[in-house]
This record gives sequence, C-alpha cells and structure tokens, in this order.
Amino acid sequence: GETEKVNTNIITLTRFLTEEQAKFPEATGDFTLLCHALQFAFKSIAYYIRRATLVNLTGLAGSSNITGDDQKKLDVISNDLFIEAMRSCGKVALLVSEEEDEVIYFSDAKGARYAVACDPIDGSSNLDAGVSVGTIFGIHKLPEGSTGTKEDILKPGAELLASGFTMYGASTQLVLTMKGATVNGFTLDNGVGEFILTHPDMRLPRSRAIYSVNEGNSLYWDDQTNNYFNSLKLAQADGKPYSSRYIGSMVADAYRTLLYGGIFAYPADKKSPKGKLRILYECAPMAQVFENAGGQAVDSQMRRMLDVAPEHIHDRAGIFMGSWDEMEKVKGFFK
Ligand code: AHM
Ligand code: MG
Repeated sequence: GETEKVNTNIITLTRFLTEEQAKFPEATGDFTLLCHALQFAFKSIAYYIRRATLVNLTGLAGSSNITGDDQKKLDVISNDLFIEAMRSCGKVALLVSEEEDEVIYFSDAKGARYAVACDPIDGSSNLDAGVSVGTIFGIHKLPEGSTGTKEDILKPGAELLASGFTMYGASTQLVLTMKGATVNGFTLDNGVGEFILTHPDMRLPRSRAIYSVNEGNSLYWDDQTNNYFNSLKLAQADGKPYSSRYIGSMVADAYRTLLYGGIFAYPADKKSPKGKLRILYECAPMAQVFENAGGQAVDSQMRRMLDVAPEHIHDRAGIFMGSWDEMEKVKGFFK
C-alpha cells in the first residue's frame, strides 16, 4: 500500500527557541528556559479550559461542589498556574498579573533577569459559554545590576524584550514576537503536546473592511470616535460598508485582526476616561505584536501605544490597533 505522507521535519516551539538562541552566541539560555515555563503554563491552561465543563470548573469561585470541596474558578487556577510556572523557572524576578493587586517578587530566584506582565485569562466573561479566551504576556529584561524593582516593569512597550498571547479557541494558538523581530504563530498539537510553527512571519493585510469595537459604548464616545465608526457604515469606494465583528475577548478579536486585517478598538470614553484595557498586560504586548506584523497601535490621543509608559501597574489606556491603512484612516479622524 501507499505510505502515509507525514511531515517529519516539524518546527516545534522548543526547536524554534533553540534555533533562535543559537543566533546569539552571548545568550545564556535563561530566556529560553523562561519560554519553556511559559509554554507549560499555556498548555496547562488550555487543558483545563478544554475540560472545564466536565470537571465543574465553570462558574464562580467560592462556590462548592457536591462533596463540599471548594471549587476554583478557571481564572484563579490559570493565575496560580502562571505564577507557579514563573516562580519555578527561576529566571523571573518579578511578575505583574491582572489577578494580583501588587507586584509579586520571586526573591528566591537569585540572578533572575526578567520581569513578566500577564493577563492569565483575558476575556473571562466569555469563559462559561465556551467562547475563545486567551493569555497575554509581556517580558522585560532587568537593567544591568537591578535585582528587580517595580520600576523595571513600569516601562513603555517599546522596551519589551518579547511579548505575545495564546488564544484558547477551537485550537490553541500561540503568537510570539521579540523586540524588532518577526511575529510567529504556533498551533498546539494536542496529540504530541507541542506547539508547532504553523504561521511563520505573520503579516497583517494592509487594509480590510472589518471593525471590531463594543458599539454599545457609543453613547459614551466623543464626537471623533462616533464620526469615525459611523463613517465605516457608509458605502466605501467599492459601494459596501465595513463588516462588524466583536467577540469581546481581546485575544480572539486581535488574532482575527492579525490574520484577516481590519481594526480593533477599545476607545477611552466618558464612562472610562482612561480606557478599559490595561497597558502592561493588554495594550503594550498587543501593540508590539501588531507593529512587528506591519500594523499600528495607538492610544485614544493617537500616541504610539508602545511609547505609553504606565505610572501604576494596572493603568489603562484607550486603544486602536490594526492594519496599516485602517490606522491611517483612524488617525485622519482625530487630527
Ligand atoms: P478582562 O481582562 O476582565 O477579561 O477584560 C478585558 C476584556 C477584553 O478581552 C475585551 O476586549 C474587553 O474586555 C471586552 O470588554 P467589553 O465587555 O466592555 O466589551
Ligand atoms: Mg484582561
């Protein structure tokens, strides 16, 4: 019979990281180890999300199951998994998580040179309905001589060493980029338990008539924001208006925008004058991914998102991000 055609030369995330590290003779391997810990966290979170309904993980934390044991909500489990992965790899000096009010310092990690910001489960309002959610992360390198202080993470996104996100959807997708480098997408193969490089060098289409925004907030928008989005509903050059797509999970809306093009926005408005999404672990990592993929990302003042430095770890910003030409159009409305 015919031999099955199997690709045996597969680029796993592990292989990808090893090959990247080899390009930098001075590299110590610490960053690679940190990435291995990250991918373990992603795989674990993906596993629990897949099984959530079966093992009674949906619903509120604090509720108890039939035997009276406390049930941990998925975002609590994911946060704990993420923290333990970062602690145990020994390469992370401090961690900011959306789920933690304060910075977590890993004082046992002697010589650790990285600071990590993360949103362990972004889009958690979608969790119980089985809609895609994700983890967003940004990694900073500590300055020479620092043992890790809050200032080491209160930096503009332009200084991010690496960032990305994992989307837990119909399949688990990991998108990863490094400062000044390309964006690469990996798909988790559940069979072998590895992330496989499936989307090398991701590039955003230059334009696409899709907008993604919570239009229910338009009552609170300023005139420029309303004018811009209203303009998309008029006939464009081809006679058609834009399509509207809004999942309500930033990671899922961002992933679609990366692949198809278009624009995603969560503008600052009268209800949330500083915006809703957080700079350190939502806006900045996404902005680095979008810029490195040939798109743009700005805040509600049309400042480059990667130049925005938070004062406090949970500071927010308005955000517009997407295809290059779509972003030029947005900026035109805010002149
Ligand atoms: P979360 O971190 O509490 O999940 O909130 C962030 C989410 C984003 O994923 C998404 O883009 C946005 O909030 C949706 O907000 P809204 O429901 O106001 O449209
Ligand atoms: Mg979030």
